[in-house]
Amino acid sequence: MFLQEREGMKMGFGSQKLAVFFIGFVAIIGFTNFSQGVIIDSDNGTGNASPPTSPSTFPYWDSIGTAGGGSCVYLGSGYCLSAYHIKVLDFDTGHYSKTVNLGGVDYDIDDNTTWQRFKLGSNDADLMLFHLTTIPTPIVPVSNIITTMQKNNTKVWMMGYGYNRAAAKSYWDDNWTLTDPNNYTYSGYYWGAGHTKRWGTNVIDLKDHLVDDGYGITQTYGATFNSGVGDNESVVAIGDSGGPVFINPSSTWWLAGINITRGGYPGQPWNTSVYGKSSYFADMSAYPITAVGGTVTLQDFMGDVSSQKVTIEIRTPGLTTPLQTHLITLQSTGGYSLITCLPAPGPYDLAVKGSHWLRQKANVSIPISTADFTLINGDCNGDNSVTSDDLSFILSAMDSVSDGPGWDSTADMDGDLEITSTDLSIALLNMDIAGNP
Ligand SMILES: [Ca+2]
Ligand SMILES: [Ca+2]
Ligand SMILES: [Ca+2]
Repeated sequence: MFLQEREGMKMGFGSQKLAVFFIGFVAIIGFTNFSQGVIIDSDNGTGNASPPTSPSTFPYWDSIGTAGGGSCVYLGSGYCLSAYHIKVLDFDTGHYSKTVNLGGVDYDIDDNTTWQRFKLGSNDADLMLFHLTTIPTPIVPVSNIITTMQKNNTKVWMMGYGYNRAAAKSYWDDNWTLTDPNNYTYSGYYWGAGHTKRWGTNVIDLKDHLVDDGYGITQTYGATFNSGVGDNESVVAIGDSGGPVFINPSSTWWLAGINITRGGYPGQPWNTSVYGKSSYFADMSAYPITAVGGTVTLQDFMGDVSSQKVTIEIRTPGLTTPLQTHLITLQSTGGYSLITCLPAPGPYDLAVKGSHWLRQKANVSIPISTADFTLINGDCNGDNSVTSDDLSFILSAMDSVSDGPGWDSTADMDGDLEITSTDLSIALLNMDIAGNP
């Protein structure tokens, strides 16, 4: 089956159902790799493959990447935003690599950091945040994200790596047989082959609209693909899932949504875009994102702090089971930043553990501006307490040097790349101290 098709519930507007199609990539045997994207109604459909320049220059073109079978957008601190079904469709089947491509460079996805699925009330959304193992330094993070619901008739720029459009328009009868342009029921376009980045425009004509696409119930905006309206009227196609939708009030680009699905008529061929049906994109005003940051001071350490990763758990206050786990590489100053989809404002515990440092916990209210930590050294074996086991560990590596025989970096308390009595005295000084649970 090339395209999985599900019935979606049109919720919040009575019980009317609409057919929705997934817009993740599917493998199409025999298709060659054109370089095209979002289906646009203008000209021969091949335009808009470079960033918009009006009403202001779009600065985030390289921030839109491919993720598995779809698209994603980079938000900063190593975090990307996409549709949840990109993960489900791709990673559970193992058909796609665990990388994203941003600005022509592949970046590995970090499986040690929680894949964050957004939630609204009791509804899991078809929307997720995930983390990369390295910061894609040249990529400009998308920093402006809407926090208020947009009005109908707001102009949007839809972007993603969806399929190309066939050059010519098609006309179908009631049974989806191609027919006379002067006597038809449906009209629109077949898709061409391949996928790359493209943008198109539309206007919101539906808001505050819950869509169930089979991978979550998501608050969305809808934008209908209309004939003859000009501009760069567009609709999403397979591959656009996870791609961003922007608005541009007052010459500033704001992320308003993430493409998740599209509507379809009963019997509509999967590889078509037909006038009168809509694109649906998650309403980011319903799904707040919070950046949390601060400094982690690694006590008694003179080594390269930027070589150190810390595990930061976000927990329900008083509990030790993490709601989310983030594996963060510290900046050389000890700075850290993470992005969470957890609802704010709300009380949480942050618990930070370094490789051979004890865990420290702080009660915080998200959103917060900073949360700083100072971690006690001496826990070589990672059991979150400094005991004689840690001393033995250091003694067994004593006098070794970096990458030499017997070397173990977790015995190098001070990070000077050799195991000496200094390392032993650091552990001795903190003997019998336990970290926060
Ligand atoms: Ca429209
Ligand atoms: Ca220990
Ligand atoms: Ca040392």
